[in-house]
Amino acid sequence: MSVNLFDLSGRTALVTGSTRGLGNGFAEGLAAAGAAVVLNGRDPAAVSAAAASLRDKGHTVYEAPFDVTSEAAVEQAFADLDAAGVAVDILVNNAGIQLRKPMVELSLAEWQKVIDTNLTSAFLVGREAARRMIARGRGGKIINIGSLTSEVARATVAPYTAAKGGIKLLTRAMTAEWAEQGITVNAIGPGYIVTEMTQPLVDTPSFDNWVKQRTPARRWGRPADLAGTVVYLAAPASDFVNGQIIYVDGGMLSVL
Ligand code: GCO
Repeated sequence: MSVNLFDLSGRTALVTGSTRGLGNGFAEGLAAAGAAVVLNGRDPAAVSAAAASLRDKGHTVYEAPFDVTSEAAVEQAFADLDAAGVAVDILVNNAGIQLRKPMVELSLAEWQKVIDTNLTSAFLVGREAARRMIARGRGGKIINIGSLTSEVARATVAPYTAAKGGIKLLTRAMTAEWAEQGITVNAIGPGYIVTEMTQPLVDTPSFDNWVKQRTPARRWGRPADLAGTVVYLAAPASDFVNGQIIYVDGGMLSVL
C-alpha cells in the first residue's frame, strides 16, 4: 500500500499571525494538504474573516485570537484549545512585525516590541505546544519562520535581524531538547516575498530593481512559493529532518 508522505489528514496545525501575508499562505497550504487549521491574530474580527475565507474553500478552521507576546494569553489560548478538544500537532511560529529605522534612532521600546513579537513569541507558543505534544506521546512538528536575515544583515532592520537570527538557533535549541520526543523542529527562511510587510519595498523602484537583480530567479517570491516547504516540514516526509532551516529565496543567499 503506497503511503502519502505529504498527507496531513487528521492533523491540526496552529499558525501564528495567520490572518494575512505569509501566515495565511502557510495556513492555506497546510489545509490544502488535509490539515485542520487554527488561525491566530490579535484582532478577533480579522481572525474570523480569514477563517470564513478558508471555510469557503472547504477547509476545517478553528479561531484562536490571542497576543503571542503575552505569556498569560498564550497559556489561556492553549487551555481554551484543550477545552475544545483541539490538539495542536503542527505549530508554525510565523507571527512577526517589521520596523525599518536606523539603530541610533531606535527606542528601547521599539527594539523590545520586535524582539518580543518575532522571537520571544516562538518560545512562548512553542513551549505550550511542546508540553502537550510530549504529554500526548505522539510527537509533533514545529516550524519556525526565519528570514534571509537569519543569515545576513541589512541596514535599518536590526531588531528584526537579531530576532530572526535567534529563530535559527532557537530552532536548534528546540531540536536539542525535543527531537527525542518525536518532535521535529525546523525553520523556513523566506526570501523577498510580496506581502503587506514588504509592499513598501516593492513600491520603491530602486529596491524593487535591487531584489530582481540580486535574486537569480529574477523575481519576488509569492506566499504560494512557500506552501510546498511548509507542507514538507509538517508531514511524515520530514520525520528525520531536525534543526534545519530551508531558504525559499529564489537563490538570493546562494550568490554574490
Ligand atoms: C526588509 C524586509 C526583509 C524581508 C524578509 C527577507 O526590510 O529587508 O522586510 O526583512 O521581510 O525578512 O527574508
